[in-house]
Amino acid sequence: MRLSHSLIPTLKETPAEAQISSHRLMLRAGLVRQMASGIYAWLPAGLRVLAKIAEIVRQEQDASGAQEMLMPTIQSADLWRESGRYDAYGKEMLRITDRHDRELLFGPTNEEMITAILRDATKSYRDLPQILYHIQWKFRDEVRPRFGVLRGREFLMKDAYSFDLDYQSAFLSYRKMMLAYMRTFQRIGITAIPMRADTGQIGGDLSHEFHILAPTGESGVFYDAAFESGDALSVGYGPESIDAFYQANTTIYAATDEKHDLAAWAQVPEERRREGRGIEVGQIFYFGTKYSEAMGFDLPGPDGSKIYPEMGSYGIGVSRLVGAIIEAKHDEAGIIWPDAIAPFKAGLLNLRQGDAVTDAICEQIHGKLGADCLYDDRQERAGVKFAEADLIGHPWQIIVGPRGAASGTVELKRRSTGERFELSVEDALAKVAEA
Ligand code: P5A
Repeated sequence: MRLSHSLIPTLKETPAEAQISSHRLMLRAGLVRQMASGIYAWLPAGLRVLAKIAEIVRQEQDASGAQEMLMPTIQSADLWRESGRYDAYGKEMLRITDRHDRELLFGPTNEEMITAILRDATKSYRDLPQILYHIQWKFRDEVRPRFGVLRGREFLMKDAYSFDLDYQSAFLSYRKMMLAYMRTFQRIGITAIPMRADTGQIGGDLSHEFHILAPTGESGVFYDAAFESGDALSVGYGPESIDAFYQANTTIYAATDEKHDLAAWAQVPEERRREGRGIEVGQIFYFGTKYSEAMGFDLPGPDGSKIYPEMGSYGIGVSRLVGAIIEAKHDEAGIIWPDAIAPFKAGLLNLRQGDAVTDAICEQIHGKLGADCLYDDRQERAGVKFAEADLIGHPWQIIVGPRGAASGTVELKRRSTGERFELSVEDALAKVAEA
């Protein structure tokens, strides 16, 4: 993409309304603009990050056996009356009335809707187990939306729902999702730690939150240092490996400070104990038959008796992740994106726009890298281009100046380490491709 023809409205000044780094950097790097309190427009570069995160989430959900679908954002109030949550949800629910005075709402989550769909679409115990998910916008009228996309009112969530015939099978679904989450976060390039959690609004008796460590995180967390080097990608989805993985990841203990399990904490060796702050980027719940019973969803079992499906729900804050990753990965100069989800894999900086030699080299590189390369082809000073590339946070910068160009070389800079390499165009392209 050519920067001269792109809408990436970077800001030099620090926006006054932003209190934390990720919010400031998202505005300064031209990723988002606030449209109303807690409601954001995703500009082209921001949307590229959101889409890349969503795609990794999607691939790992699919790999775990979950099926993608899409439920609407607008739901009927009657659906929520069936579970009893319509009144219980309170002011966080955005309630809407249509022209016929029918009561609707903008969905804050989808347990009721998916239960109604399965109640309607399944006939017997043979139709289970099922895990379904969608990636859809939610609305929660938070009292105090803040920190940009970290606590928005409108936000993008991946939410999955599992339906099983008994506890054993439901617990397997729960552990499968936990593994899918660990693999997802590892592929994104961040460390997220699973912690025992309270179940809050969703209900139930087993829940884990996933926290990204960052000094500005809202929750105080205690965890085992072993998590910092976890490797979920080598674990398959077979029942035995899921079981071994879950054992390892829940007995290597971690907890939030509200629900600090002293007995489990005592098992963590002294030298591996860590205390820090975390941002919750996901939460999973097992809540048994809470919704299936309340909403009259039962299936005939093998002997004809009624079976109320055992359920769980599993959320990832896709839009929150964008802010959380920046919170964990930035410096004074700007964002330091992990390779897998950067808006552009490389920034291409032409230090003398209009020079026949630098222009030709840049065109060649841009042609090879295509849309995942942001070509700074503006008539701007080198200093401006350097600062913006650091701010937007491309994992690689390919710097093409007249001196190197004359001898057939370009400079390659790695954003995360500051390393610089003087390379031929071919070698620079190869190094970017192999990362
Ligand atoms: C699980 C999926 C649920 O809603 N129902 C369906 C369950 N869980 S949750 O923990 O309440 O939300 C899941 C994740 O969504 C993100 N999130 C938010 N992101 C931005 N702004 C918000 N206001 C917001 N509220 C929740 C979090 O990442 C959370 O873990």
